[in-house]
Amino acid sequence: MRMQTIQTQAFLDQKPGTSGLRKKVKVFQQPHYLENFVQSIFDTLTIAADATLTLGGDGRFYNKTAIQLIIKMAAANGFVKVIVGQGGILSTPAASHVIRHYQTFGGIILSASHNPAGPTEDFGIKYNTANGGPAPEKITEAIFAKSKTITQYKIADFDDIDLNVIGETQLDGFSVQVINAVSDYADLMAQLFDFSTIKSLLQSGFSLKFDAMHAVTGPYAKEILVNRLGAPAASLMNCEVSETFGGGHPDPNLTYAHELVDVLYQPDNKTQSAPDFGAASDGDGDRNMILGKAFFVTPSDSLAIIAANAQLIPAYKQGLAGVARSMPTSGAVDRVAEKLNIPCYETPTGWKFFGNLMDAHKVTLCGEESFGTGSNHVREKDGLWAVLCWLNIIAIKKTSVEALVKAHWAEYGRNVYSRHDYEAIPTDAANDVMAHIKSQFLTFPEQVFGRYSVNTCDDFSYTDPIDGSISTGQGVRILFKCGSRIVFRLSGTGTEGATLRIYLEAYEPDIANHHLDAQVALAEMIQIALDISQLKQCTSRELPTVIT
Ligand code: VG1
Ligand code: CO
Repeated sequence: MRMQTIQTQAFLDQKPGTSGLRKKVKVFQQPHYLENFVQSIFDTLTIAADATLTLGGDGRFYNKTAIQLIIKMAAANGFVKVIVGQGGILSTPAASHVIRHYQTFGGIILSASHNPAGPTEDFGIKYNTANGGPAPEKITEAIFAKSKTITQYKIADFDDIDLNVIGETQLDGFSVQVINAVSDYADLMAQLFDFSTIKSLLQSGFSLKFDAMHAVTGPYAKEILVNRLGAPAASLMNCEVSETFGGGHPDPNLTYAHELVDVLYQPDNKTQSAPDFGAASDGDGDRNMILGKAFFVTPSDSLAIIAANAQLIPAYKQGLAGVARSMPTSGAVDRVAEKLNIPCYETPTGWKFFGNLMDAHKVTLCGEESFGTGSNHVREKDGLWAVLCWLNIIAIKKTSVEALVKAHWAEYGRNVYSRHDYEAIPTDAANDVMAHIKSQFLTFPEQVFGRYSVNTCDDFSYTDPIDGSISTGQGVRILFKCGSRIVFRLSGTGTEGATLRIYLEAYEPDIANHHLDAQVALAEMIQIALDISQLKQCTSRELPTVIT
């Protein structure tokens, strides 16, 4: 096999964000851009002599080109084998499972997740370690440092590998194994959940609709929901994968998954004809949205409800070691943890912060307000896993989504929650907003805004309880005396300008108010957030881009 060393010049913008490096496809298409980043990953690692790399992506535009290139670079950088999903495709949770199941050295996942795909849209790449989870900050920072000084990269010279056929190709002491990752992942799900009880539920007239948003989970949903659990094929929508994700925005929320939302929210007189259960997943299959008949489950509540009912699921029948949530995620799961008498950890945003806690057996379940829930079965959040959690719980409790949520609120109180996103605003304006809020830190405590009086405020920082690493600047919090809070944070996954997120949470113990729409219940707090941030003045934006 002929190896080449190619001279290159560093790009200075290859800083990984919340979940890897995400840029416009056109940025990745610049000569040497992807090669530089991949070489920086490899140069950061101490690659073992017999190392195997897991490789796959969400199937978006540029996936195929990138996969072939990374295979050739892996060969030149000392890997003895690459395991690839068929067609070069792996959902993010499936990739995490492949790394763990085949005990590979690590993995490269190609995805820009919930961002749109296509020649003028987004692409992304991230490295996951041997535990199956996203590389921790100390590794992503080292990769970034390498990328700023890189002068050459190594690549082997051979023809592109046919990734459509399952099997192994040998090349001079290096091999590429194409696997059926869908069946591996489905087998894992069958071990965790009570498939026969879920099957009975689906045969008893309970109807569901799953929307893959033209993205990676289509084949996984077909195999699990239809082939193994017996749901009718018509239960699936948008399950044909396309390189542009059907031109859509594969983010499972009330705004972007409107096709599914329309099915679940029938006009008043037809509500009963809507499916009993609706779910959607994102571009790379790690997010989920759960709906009932004309009913939306807030992701933070979903995490709390799964935690409260986990013992109904075979994999968790022995109970949970602990739970974890990202800081902006509501405290609903904290209340469950308290009742179960198990620890609850609060981490910065991004799945990479859960890995150490799971590896140390401190937590079994974790989740984020951004439609991400998961457990220690892999080291990524997992969209279809969350869907199966809900189906398993409902199959045993024989109740509706809405009734399950309302019973949970009645027992624990309701953490009313909403997130307002202002997408693609000028970076300077976003920085001004954050600076303006922080400039008031000294005067906020004890200030009274309407019904709310401020207790404390800070910029969230986290010390990892396992390895002691410290992450600062993880979001500005204004904590009120009544337990309500407002959090402001800049997104680390966008590729255009800045995205400012405002997270709003208020605890409502009174069942008489549980029916209120979150926007109504939080109206006063929303106004306070706008007043203290001067967001409208700084950005000239009247309304959020997305409300969840
Ligand atoms: C967002 C979410 C965060 C999530 C991340 C990756 O990050 O808020 O909770 O972990 O996306 O999800 P940010 O920095 O834009 O707020 V995924 O499904 O894009 O891999
Ligand atoms: Co995702």
